[in-house]
Amino acid sequence: MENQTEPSLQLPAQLSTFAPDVDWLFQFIFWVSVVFFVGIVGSTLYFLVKYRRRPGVKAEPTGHHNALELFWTFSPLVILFLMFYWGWAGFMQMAEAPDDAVIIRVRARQWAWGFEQPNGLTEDNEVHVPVGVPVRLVMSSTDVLHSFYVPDFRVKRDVVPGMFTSLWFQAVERDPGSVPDDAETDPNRILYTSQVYCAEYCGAGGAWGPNNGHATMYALVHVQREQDYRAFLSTPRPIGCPDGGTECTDEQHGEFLFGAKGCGACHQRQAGGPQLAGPSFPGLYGTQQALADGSSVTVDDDFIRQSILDPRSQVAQGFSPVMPQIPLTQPEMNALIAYIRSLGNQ
Ligand code: HEC
Ligand SMILES: [Cu+2]
Repeated sequence: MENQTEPSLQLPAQLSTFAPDVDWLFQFIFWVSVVFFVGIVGSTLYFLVKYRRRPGVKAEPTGHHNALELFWTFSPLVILFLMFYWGWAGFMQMAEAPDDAVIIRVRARQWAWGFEQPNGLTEDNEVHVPVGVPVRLVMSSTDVLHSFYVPDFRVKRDVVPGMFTSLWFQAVERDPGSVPDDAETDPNRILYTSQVYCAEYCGAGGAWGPNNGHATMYALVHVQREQDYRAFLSTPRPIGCPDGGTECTDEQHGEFLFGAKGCGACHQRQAGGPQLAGPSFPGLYGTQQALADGSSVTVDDDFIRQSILDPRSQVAQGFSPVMPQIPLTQPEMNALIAYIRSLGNQ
């Protein structure tokens, strides 16, 4: 079936090879439901009027019609079997990725998505994928249930703590031919970007805002030509800076990471701002932190490093041990420590 690459009134654009089949089944179930709804409600209303109580008309017992009863028992059964069969066939197709799929690791946590490309390159809340090539996501959660959902691709799967789940898709081109086949390779060229949602149905997170609950755990899928994607993988990523540039101090890189890694959902960085789920950082550095086990420890570089590497090892008094383990590279760790240290002087 052809992909409808623009959204319709009812459904998002069909941007994966699965989408037309999924939508076909959706439309089939939708229209069967419409026909039965109109048929059942319509005939109910008709009989309601036709056999209403009237003076002088006595109700007669209805008879029995075997053929009719067999018909309305078995014809819906056939339709149900069709729905089951098509649903099952689609499910099986989506369950097993082709052997040559590009494998990307996905780590979900409160409240962000971490991605790791086959060559170890990591991305936060965005992921680059090649077009026209099967991509398999191997997903795990550091804390609670999450659910990875890309409407444009018609794929959704729960991400469950303590186990791996997996899904795959093959993105299609949105405007075929918009980039000529012989166009020069460009690691930054993106054909289009689709939205990732966390479809976990849960209100946890409290305040509304980016990366502040499942509902705002957004990420982006950047779809690239395969050769551009390969080039992207082997191009060193510039370091992130708060102003969008690529050159800044460790502290500023740390400030960028604080947002990108989703630390801000639980840690206040504004002096005098409201208390969040974890300790507030302004003025924290250098003070004594009381721990849940009754001991206390000076907040220095080592304590911060330890708190991030293994959040459960030294739990601050008065707080729940909900901080997820967030994988960081050495330079990222150092930048975050420098940033938290700099907030200590506020
Ligand atoms: C889901 C909420 C959450 C997220 C996200 C989170 N933290 Fe935490 N963090 C906590 C809580 C709660 C504590 C206090 C309990 C404990 O020590 O484990 C804490 C403790 C800490 C501490 C120790 C502070 C002290 O005074 O004991 C540091 C340092 C820290 N977090 C850094 C970070 C950094 C850096 C990030 C982002 C990479 C981050 N956290 C993301 C919830 C979170
Ligand atoms: Cu979630």
